[in-house]
Amino acid sequence: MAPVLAIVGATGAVGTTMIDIINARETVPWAEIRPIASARSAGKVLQIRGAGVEVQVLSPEAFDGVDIALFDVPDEVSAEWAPIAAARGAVAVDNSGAFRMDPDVPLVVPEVNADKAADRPKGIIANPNCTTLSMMAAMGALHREFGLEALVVASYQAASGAGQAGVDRLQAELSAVAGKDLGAVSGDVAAAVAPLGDDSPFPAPLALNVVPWAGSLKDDGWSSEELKVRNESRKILGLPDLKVSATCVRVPVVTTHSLAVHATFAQEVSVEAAQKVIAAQPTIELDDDPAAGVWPTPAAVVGKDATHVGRIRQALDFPNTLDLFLCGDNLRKGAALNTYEIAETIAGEFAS
Ligand code: 2RA
Repeated sequence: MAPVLAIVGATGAVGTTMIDIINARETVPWAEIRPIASARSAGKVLQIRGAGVEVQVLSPEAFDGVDIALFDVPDEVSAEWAPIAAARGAVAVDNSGAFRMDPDVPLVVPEVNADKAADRPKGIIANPNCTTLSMMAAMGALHREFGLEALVVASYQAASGAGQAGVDRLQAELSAVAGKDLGAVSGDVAAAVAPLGDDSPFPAPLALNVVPWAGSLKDDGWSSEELKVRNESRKILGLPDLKVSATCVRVPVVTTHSLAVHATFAQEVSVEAAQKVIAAQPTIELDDDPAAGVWPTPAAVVGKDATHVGRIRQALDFPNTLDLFLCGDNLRKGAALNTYEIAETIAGEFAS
């Protein structure tokens, strides 16, 4: 019997992307795909692989017969319900931040550490934060070849990382400045967007701006997002002492996170050697020909499954260091796609 897959949060932004990904797959290994959501969305009918499937309300019984349950819900919902799904016999694959740093929960990027998915004492597997995820396939591949020692990262994060509210706010702010004299309005964007009110998910205007902040305030001025990049990279790569420093920045892009990465290795690495490693990865596209104007941009990568990597340079004053730029769709590989790929990785365990 093929396994049964549940999608908790099936009607949200990431859940919807998940169903798009499932519908685009040539084949799927599931006997049943069961969408689950809060009472507000229960009863809706979703088109899944050519059939209308009714959304079930989130309840303990909804997990009966489920082998793998994907969670695309806020942290507090996962914290409560992933253990319930696991107690009823499902493996919970959780896309929230609730379990990522739990030592009894593997944090999995299939291209990097698929083997860790089998060791799950709590019956829960965590999916990394989208910012970390955007660079993990590339960093994992380069680490396997050259031995990674340090990462200095600046992120350029899209509004959709802050959910639909983030996209809606950016849309409203862009509408508020559209058609105005940009020279004048750029002098006081805050005044131009003030009529929208102050319930923005961003701590400053995002239109015509960049905001050096994502997440919540942690000790010594770090943001939660920056600490996630450090802690999750260490856990995924299996390098507990990896030196990592990140600055996370929100930019007026709808979808696709970008990162400028300064990666230091145990040995000198030529640009050609790094390009060869990157080009050989099935889930990475190498867009690296600056003379021809070829480099990744978020606008070109949105909707794509692959991470796109370019601008690979040997740092002039740091002999063992490469500088590079990469873009990954934060709703696909950064969230729904990686979660689904974890489910595909373990699906074989349940086939009988
Ligand atoms: C953000 N990485 O972009 C977060 C979402 N998980 O805000």
